[in-house]
Amino acid sequence: MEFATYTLDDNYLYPFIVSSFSVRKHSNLVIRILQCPDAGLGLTENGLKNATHILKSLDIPYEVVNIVLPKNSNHDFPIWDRFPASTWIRFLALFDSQFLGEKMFYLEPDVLLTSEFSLPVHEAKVISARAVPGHQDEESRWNGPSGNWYFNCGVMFVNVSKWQESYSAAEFWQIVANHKILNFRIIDQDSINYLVKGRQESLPIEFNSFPSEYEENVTRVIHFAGGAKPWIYSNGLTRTKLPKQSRKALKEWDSIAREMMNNLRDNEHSIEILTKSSKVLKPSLRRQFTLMFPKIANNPFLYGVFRAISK
Ligand SMILES: [Mn+2]
Repeated sequence: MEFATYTLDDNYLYPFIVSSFSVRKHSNLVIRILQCPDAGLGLTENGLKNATHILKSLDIPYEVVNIVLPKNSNHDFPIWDRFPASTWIRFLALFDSQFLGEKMFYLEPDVLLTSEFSLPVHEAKVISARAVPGHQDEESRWNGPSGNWYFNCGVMFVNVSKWQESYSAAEFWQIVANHKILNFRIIDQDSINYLVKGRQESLPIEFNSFPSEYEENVTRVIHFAGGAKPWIYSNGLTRTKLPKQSRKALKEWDSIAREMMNNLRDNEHSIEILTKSSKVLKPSLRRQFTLMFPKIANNPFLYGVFRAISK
């Protein structure tokens, strides 16, 4: 049995369901939600009830796995910006012996599978992930190999046994604890990159493409990393400033989201849950305006015009 493994908090319910639906549509992977109740990370009791209710009503097979926080562990789970603390669960899982022998396929809830999919790395090395541009600073500061190796941790294939032979939890959490001294910008992703330092197998771009890199019939996994979240750019007008490929990628997400909602049509309770949680995720019109036009964000007249034509 192969799994698509997620960690999430209640705010990510809507994109998680859309992502799971796309996984179910294009693969045989079973959805797995990792929780760490010991550390207070993951979905709340109510969030978990909502998530499993909707997965059931969509006929999506799932598992919920609790990660046990190692005894005497004294982790704090630093957060930055709007990133949810629950993302630390994925790293706790890598050192958890219940996953030994597994090829863990980790997905963030902001990814979408767009076509038939099977795991691309059957003989996964310790870890396979996509090296991404824009991190030359870290690559040179941390004395890794030359060239581009800093990877994005939104899509990772990990051979858990090999991982645990290669790295220790103590080493990893020590790096996390030193995040300030090490001057990390993206605390979770920098921590794992600092540990692995370029020794991962490279995952082809089509298995983790950002929206601006989206290519029809080529891209298998779109990752709505950073600000270009389809649920943020929910208003057609706010999308007009995005590059053409990003707009196409966002449309892919819309079409899967619509298909998913159609599958729920006879289930008013699920729709209510999703509508409520998507309200949490949708920024106000003011915020959308600011995102789109930062230079004129404080002009009340132009905001008024924007608000009028956005309706
Ligand atoms: Mn992401």
